[in-house]
Amino acid sequence: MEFKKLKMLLVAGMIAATSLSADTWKYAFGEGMSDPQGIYANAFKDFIEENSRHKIELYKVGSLGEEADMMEQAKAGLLHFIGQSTGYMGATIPEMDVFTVPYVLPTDTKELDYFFKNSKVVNDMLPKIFHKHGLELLAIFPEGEMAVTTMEEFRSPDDLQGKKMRVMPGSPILVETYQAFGASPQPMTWGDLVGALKTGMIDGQENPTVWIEAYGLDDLTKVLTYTGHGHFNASMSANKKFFDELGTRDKRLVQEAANHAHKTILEEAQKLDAIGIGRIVRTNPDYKIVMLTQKEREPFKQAAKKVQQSFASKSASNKKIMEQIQRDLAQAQKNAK
Ligand code: 6CS
Repeated sequence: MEFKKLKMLLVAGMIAATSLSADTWKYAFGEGMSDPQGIYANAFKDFIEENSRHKIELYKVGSLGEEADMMEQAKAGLLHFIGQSTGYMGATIPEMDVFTVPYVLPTDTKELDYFFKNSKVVNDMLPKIFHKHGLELLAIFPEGEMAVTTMEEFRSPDDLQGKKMRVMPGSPILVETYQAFGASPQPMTWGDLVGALKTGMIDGQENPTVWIEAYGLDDLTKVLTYTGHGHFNASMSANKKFFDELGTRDKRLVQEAANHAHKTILEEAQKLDAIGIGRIVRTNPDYKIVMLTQKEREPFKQAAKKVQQSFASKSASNKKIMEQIQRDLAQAQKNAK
């Protein structure tokens, strides 16, 4: 056999060996196995394992530390994949705070579905920004409308005056939001939240309904209020160096698995709020549920304008993201069915 042909065969063999090798990839995420991030992670794992010889090891929140630790591990390449709530990411990737700016995202799940599938911010701009942080963004998805749980009923920013409200740590915009709403924001990790509610260290918190029910936050507060100010979202990324070094076949496999998991969770996301509220009403009938009227929302929306401007003024990149998300959301409002 000629030397050139032999060399080509050897190279082809090496490529095949790389793409057919059975690797084990580590994937940590910020929730439990049956929570939205767990549903996404399991759908991703199943797809990879059914379509290749690779294995995915899943680590739920707490098993490898808190959210901040997981992010460090993913950036350092100790983790291959990371699932994380966008509300924890603003300090590391400031542009991600666009998802926490109040009264930007709609509450309509069909619009959100269209937005997450078609948004230029999500599918084009943020992946490039993630590259600068050593990450390959693979998905962003919603987990439900933000609901505020408190000890006392509130109908206006005046009622929230001085109330100690827990927010996820790492997001300057969440702090600014609750300041604008009249409250005293208290950034703390998920691990500290339940204890803080039990001991009265805080007067309330925000989370999606399905999570409030699953972790008994309704039993630790008296009222749940829908203000319409936000939506809870999560992201999934790979370590960029690991992703870049994958062969063409494995890159495609990872992208297809991410698309499959995204489709799975977007279908699920349409039902999450109804599931959460249905369970709360059944299991905790005395719990007060308040839906602020459009008129009651107005002062919150006015207060939110300052936060929207603050986000856009933090950098040229934030400004571009804010302008594009408005265009993406206008498209979603027009086209979502
Ligand atoms: O409030 C939190 O910190 C948590 N909430 C949800 C819905 N997912 C994970 C996050 O840690």
